[in-house]
Amino acid sequence: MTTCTTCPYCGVGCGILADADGTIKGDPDHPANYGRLCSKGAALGETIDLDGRLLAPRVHGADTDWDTAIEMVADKFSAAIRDHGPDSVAFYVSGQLLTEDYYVANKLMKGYIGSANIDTNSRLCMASSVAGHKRAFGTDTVPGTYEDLEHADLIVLVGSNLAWCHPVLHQRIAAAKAQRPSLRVVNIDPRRTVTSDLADLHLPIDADGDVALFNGLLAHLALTGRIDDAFVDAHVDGAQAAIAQAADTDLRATGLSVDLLHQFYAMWAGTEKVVTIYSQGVNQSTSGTDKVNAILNCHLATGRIGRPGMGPFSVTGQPNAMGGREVGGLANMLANHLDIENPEHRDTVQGFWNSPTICTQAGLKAVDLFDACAAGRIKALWIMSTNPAVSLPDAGRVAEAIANVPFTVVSDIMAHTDTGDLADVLLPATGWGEKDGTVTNSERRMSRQRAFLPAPGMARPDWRIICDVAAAMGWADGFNFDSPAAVFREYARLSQAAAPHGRDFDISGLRDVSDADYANWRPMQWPVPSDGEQGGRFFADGAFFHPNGKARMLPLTAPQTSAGTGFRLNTGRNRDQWHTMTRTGKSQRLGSHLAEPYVEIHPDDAQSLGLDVADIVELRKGDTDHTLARALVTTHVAPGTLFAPIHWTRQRNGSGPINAVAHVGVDPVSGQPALKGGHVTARRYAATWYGFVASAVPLAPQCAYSAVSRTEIGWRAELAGQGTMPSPEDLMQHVAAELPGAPSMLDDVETGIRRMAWSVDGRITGLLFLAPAPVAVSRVTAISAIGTDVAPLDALAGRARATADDPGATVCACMGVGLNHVLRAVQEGASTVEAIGCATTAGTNCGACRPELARLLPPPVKTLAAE
Ligand SMILES: Nc1nc2c(c(=O)[nH]1)N[C@H]1C(S)=C(S)[C@@H](COP(=O)(O)OP(=O)(O)OC[C@H]3O[C@@H](n4cnc5c(=O)[nH]c(N)nc54)[C@H](O)[C@@H]3O)O[C@H]1N2
Ligand SMILES: Nc1nc2c(c(=O)[nH]1)N[C@H]1C(S)=C(S)[C@@H](COP(=O)(O)OP(=O)(O)OC[C@H]3O[C@@H](n4cnc5c(=O)[nH]c(N)nc54)[C@H](O)[C@@H]3O)O[C@H]1N2
Ligand code: SF4
Ligand SMILES: [Mo]
Repeated sequence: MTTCTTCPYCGVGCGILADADGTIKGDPDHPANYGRLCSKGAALGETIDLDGRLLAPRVHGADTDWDTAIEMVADKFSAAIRDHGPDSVAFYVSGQLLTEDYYVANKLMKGYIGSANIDTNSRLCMASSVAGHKRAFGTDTVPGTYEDLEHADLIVLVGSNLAWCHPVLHQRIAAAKAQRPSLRVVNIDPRRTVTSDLADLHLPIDADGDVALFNGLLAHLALTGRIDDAFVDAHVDGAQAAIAQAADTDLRATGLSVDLLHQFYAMWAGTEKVVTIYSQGVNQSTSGTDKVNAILNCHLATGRIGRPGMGPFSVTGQPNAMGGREVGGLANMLANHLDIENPEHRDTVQGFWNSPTICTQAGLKAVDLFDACAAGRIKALWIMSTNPAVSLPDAGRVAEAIANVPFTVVSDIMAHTDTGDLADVLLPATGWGEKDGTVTNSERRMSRQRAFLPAPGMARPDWRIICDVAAAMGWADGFNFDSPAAVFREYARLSQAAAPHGRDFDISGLRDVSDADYANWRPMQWPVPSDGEQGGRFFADGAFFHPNGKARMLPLTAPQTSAGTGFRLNTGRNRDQWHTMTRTGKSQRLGSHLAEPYVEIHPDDAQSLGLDVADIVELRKGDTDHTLARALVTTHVAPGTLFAPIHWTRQRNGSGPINAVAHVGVDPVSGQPALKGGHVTARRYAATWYGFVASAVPLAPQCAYSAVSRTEIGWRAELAGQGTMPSPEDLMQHVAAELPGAPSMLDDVETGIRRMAWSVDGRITGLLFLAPAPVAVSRVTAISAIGTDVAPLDALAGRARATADDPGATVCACMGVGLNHVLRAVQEGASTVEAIGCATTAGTNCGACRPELARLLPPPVKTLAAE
């Protein structure tokens, strides 16, 4: 049987058709993706096994039953509230919860416990966009729809690596551009990314030069007579002051040449249908909210908002980042886009809930919340569906802060995460494919996630766990829901009760949604009012949500260029991994693209640090915080800056997560940490030995440097350390692998490489290579020997056997095509990405690797203005 559901990864919110055997297809009828999927979505079937799952509640490491666990959580929270007040407890939740989970968590904390100490990882993600929207529009409204991408004549991508992070939107733009070459794309990013390859113009802006850039654009629009006076007079406050302030901006802060600035400004000014998409290069900054408003200013000044093919577009990161904002998951919001500070709004919500209390002021935002944990002010903490010991800045301190809370609960699907390992109580949640509920994507479209697998072990859905705890705390009446549909109905009714406040968010038309309608739900965009039109765009009519019905432009000052010694550390995402890898890390296909933590570094800097190709870099902050990553020497980053991916955790890299060295400030308006702007020192890590292991059993290395990932048949790990080269036996202990049988050994006196092979019943179960220099053996050959009957000494030769065909590093994860096969196709005459696809099938599924394929074509397909 095929189930119609929604992808659990990014905010594009693609529709999926899933079978219980793990077959995954794109839903051709879903308006987000019309059948497309990216590599992560396509590999979902490889992530639904039960390996490593948390299958029973655990108290201090021992399995227990639900009643015991729930009672303990309720008692500890109740005791803390009784002894220390409601603000002594906190929830830290996630944009990966479903709307129904999120709604009850928020209701419990704000309406029953009576504190607003519930914040979410959206604070690290969308908070600056939320704050910018509220300052400009009066509400947190995303005006546009995905169709605008197809209608636009100019798409500007600011601080967004869309090709890797919202791949299906990237594909939609690429398809629109192929059909209509006049559609132009501009990419604004200090780093050159695969997204830049689609762009007609890449602006390698200086870090945090964005306010200056868009202030300059606003001034240019005013100078060249592009302001839409009629729209501004009728619907916008503050234009004059904003324009005057913009004219004062020193454009040198952008770091861009006058010529590039001029090209961009002329393009923007001269194109009416312009969509500006922005993401974490905007939000995660100490000037994040100002960056958002600098962009919104330009759209408001020209009236280019809410009409087909135009508008600002904040793309959401997580599958339900938008839903979390709707239910009031942030510490400074109430449900349904209502405001905590507004007594009438509070009365409406408390009256509707008929709840004993309601919080009266904003609670602690994420960074402050964990500071409060460190300071001993939080006595009980419940973390759901997020991994803050990895994902928050200053991750070492955050782990200590969590450990410092007298009672910590973690709800997760996995038995071991960096955060879960610090918990007193672990609660097993059902995961994607096992749970039911709704999510809202970047264009406000609400879709259903549906179960197509049974709940494993004792796992329960998050909404159910929260309601059980609420009931055990004495509030059964407010939480006696029997299904996610029942939760959703209440939520939609709250929306009706809130309607008199005239906010944008209105789903009152769904207040009586029946169980059957909920089960048969088709994706729909809000608003869904009781009467009137459903979905569509906001603001074309100039109706905004400040009390006078107008929007606001803000006068903005470009920030001082950030001070700090050493390198500026930029961080972000890889194409084939999701955050802390608890799910994507299970997939063989996904594990082979960029299988190590790396740090992009400019060749000049590499040279001055004395770095060789394949050397390891030590990044350091202060005396104690450090991490190691493989050097990736590239001109894609500017001198003086580094870029590192966020995905490696303490479970997979012995030296710990990148956020150990990310000590960053927060945006003063939104409280969002500036995760793109840390400062670190870097030096060559003088490894004295290197290792590589391929194995049929899981590996959990504890060496100074290690990088573990999945392979088709097992696991692989890169290793390095200092001091004398460990004995193979010691090393196998380090990597916590127990390989049966006596190993065969091969020592190469000349190179100093030591090789060992384990086999059982004639089949290779493990291969180990140790050397005083980076190990030069074909990883692919070694990995593919595992589980085969290749003779141990052949396997140890580490060379492709004459008959074997080494595909090289994976380029196309969907079709499993390696670099060597692509290069051979090119050698044999393939001169376009399509031709590579015909010859090898690479790039023919999701298309996310197409920019990388294009780079392999000689001569370079395109030279961009910026280079
Ligand atoms: N493959 C994959 N996709 C994902 C995720 C994932 O983990 N993996 N996570 C999802 C989530 S939750 C999110 S929030 C999104 C994030 O999606 P994106 O925001 O697109 O991704 P990032 O890689 O975090 O950062 C985007 C770019 O910002 C640039 N940048 C850094 N500083 C500046 C600056 O000062 N100005 C400008 N203009 N740009 C700057 C960086 O160089 C980087 O290329 O991705 C979502 N999609
Ligand atoms: N340096 C740096 N740091 C960053 C960022 C950056 O760009 N740079 N980006 C930030 C951003 S935008 C984000 S969104 C965060 C993301 O960071 P996190 O939210 O910490 O990362 P995830 O790995 O997505 O964590 C989700 C957790 O929930 C578990 N889980 C999965 N499904 C379920 C479920 O149904 N129920 C429950 N209870 N648990 C479940 C997973 O196993 C996993 O442990 O990282 C932030 N940190
Ligand atoms: S673009 Fe990829 S990760 Fe994002 S929702 Fe679609 S399939 Fe999932
Ligand atoms: Mo995010």
